[in-house]
Amino acid sequence: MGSATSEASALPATRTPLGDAAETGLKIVVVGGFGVGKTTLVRSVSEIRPLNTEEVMTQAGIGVDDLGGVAAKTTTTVAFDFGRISLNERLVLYLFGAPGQERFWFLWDRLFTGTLGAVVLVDTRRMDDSWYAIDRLEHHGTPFVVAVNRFDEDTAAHSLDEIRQALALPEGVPLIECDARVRTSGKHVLVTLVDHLYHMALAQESAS
Ligand SMILES: Nc1nc2c(ncn2[C@@H]2O[C@H](COP(=O)(O)OP(=O)(O)O)[C@@H](O)[C@H]2O)c(=O)[nH]1
Ligand SMILES: [Mg+2]
Repeated sequence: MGSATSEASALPATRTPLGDAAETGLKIVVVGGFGVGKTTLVRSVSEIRPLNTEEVMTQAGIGVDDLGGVAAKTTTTVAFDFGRISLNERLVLYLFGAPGQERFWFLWDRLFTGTLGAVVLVDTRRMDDSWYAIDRLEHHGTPFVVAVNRFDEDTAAHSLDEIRQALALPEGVPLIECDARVRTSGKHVLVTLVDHLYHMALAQESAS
């Protein structure tokens, strides 16, 4: 047996090679407030071992990162999460989880370059953080969907209608629920975004 073969078969199952038919790579950004589940989402849907840079919060973050409701979280993402998911044989999404804290906004403008669409993750206990993300996306003209990551500890159980109102989301922006820890749920969020992009493109085409 050649060494190349045995090396290939020794690849960990998490490193799914990119299919030959993959043609279209779409860049998708996952944004949202601190601790809302961006890293969790990218990790649960990604076929490659996701890259991410978690660092124990530095002194700089103390008093700046609002720990309200997420006291158990001791790390914060200072750079990006990166993952990849193939929705079908042709369509590959490259996922970038972007830090939501205001002091990282200087990264966003660069990050949004070439971005086809975005997912805004929302934690209803800390809605303020979502405002910033939505604001930036609207400013950039980047299409997005909003996904409410339901936390077990959140007993308020606001309805999607209430959340839509609180975020002043236009009717055309899809709003769904998800559990960032569950792969099928995260994948559903991404499929919703791709559908949204597709319908927007169709509408644009028929308008021109
Ligand atoms: N109960 C619950 N916990 C979650 C969910 N999503 C993420 N978490 C936890 O919330 C914490 C923050 O998530 P993380 O992905 O690091 O947030 P990020 O700052 O947006 O990247 C982690 O401890 C996750 O395990 C969820 O849907 N339900
Ligand atoms: Mg993170």
